[in-house]
Amino acid sequence: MYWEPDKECLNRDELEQLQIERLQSTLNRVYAHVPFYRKKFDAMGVLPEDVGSLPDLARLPFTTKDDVRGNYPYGLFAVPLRDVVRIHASSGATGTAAVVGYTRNDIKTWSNLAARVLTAAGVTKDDVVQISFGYGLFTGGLGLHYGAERIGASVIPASSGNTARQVKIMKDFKTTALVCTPSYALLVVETMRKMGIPVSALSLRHGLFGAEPWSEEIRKELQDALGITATDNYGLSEILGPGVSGECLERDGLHISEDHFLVEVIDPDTLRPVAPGQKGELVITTLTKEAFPMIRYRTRDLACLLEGQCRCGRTGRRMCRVKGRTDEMVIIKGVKVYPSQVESLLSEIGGGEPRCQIVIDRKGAVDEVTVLVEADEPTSRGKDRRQGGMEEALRKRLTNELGISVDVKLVEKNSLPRSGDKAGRVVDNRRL
Ligand code: DLL
Repeated sequence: MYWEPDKECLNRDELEQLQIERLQSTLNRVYAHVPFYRKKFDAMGVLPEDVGSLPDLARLPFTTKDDVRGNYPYGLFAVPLRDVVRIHASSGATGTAAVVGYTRNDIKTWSNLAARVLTAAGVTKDDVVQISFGYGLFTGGLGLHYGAERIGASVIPASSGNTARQVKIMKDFKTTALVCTPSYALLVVETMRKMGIPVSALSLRHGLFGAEPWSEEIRKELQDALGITATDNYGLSEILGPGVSGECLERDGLHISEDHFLVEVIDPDTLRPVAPGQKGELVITTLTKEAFPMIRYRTRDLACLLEGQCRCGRTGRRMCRVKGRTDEMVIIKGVKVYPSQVESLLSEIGGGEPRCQIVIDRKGAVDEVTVLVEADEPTSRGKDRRQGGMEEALRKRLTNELGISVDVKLVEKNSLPRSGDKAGRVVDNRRL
């Protein structure tokens, strides 16, 4: 089943022709309307008209999350604010959000691309779709909501949280498709068990999971426990939100909507393209975005492009599951957290440059986070009320700012890895 068969099954020659036309028009627009891009292109001595073919893309500068943060909030918008009808944001490495905007046309495009992902995963207008992604600045809830409505499905905007209520809704409203993070789906399974609700009491058929890494093992667990076909879908706020790519029912890679996005895979150290099929960092250029076009955005996500055609008939290239990050961002309970963000909060609270380590465990289906912070003075746990008070104050502030509950433990000075040893800032004990 396709949502836009003429586009999803376009032959490669026609697709590449469309891509170059759309790329040129995007480049002209950003050069004319976004000073940041104009300066960068000028510094590299490249003009939009110099890009005459797709390989010329390599002549253009990359854009990074720091560039987005550095232009906070609206510096990268290519249209005046009066043409923007929606604003979303995602967390930034040191607390400044990446703010993204959409014109009315962008929302239409986004809805269609989300509808493609939902349709590829088996959702039709006969489905009852429960969206259990957060609605708000996060793009997951509203993005997939609009896609599901576009298809004509009956959409339940359940949002996230209150899992027992979600399970009751799922049972009573006869939900047939669950849309959320894979870790939230695991929590749904655990909650059903606690409530004594068997899978036979549900009407679920499809599960669409994304916004964080997961595995084939988790897929199997969710498919068995919920009686569904589980598919993966991928996206990021800076590019669109959900709808960049998604698996079809073959579940053999995520189809990229290449008529809207140009995807490169680079070696994050040399910044050169990797050999075909090799793993590297995804770099994405938007081809149709009006309010927030992106040129060669370094996603920091590691994945590879799959060779060959999918049995489903779609011609868009497929990417493998996201296999990691080139930075230290971790996704905890669906929230993206950067160690640098935690560090700057800690130094705001306590002064200095406290060394910390984020330890993540999964108990049942729930992520548990402990932030270890080096104390200024020798620790004497259980005795010192002042230190207990400090832990509590840090815990409250971090929980509040990050939006997820965390525990804080003071540890001996110099017991954590040196700050130069960045790899030691996160210890992730979950099996993702
Ligand atoms: O997570 C958009 C989204 C919402 C995608 C709902 C799918 C479903 P951000 O909050 O900006 O946007 O986070 C983007 O999340 O760079 C990846 O590191 C990670 N991510 C997203 N989808 C997947 C996935 C949304 N399927 C960041 N597998 C991305 C692994 C994913 N990681």
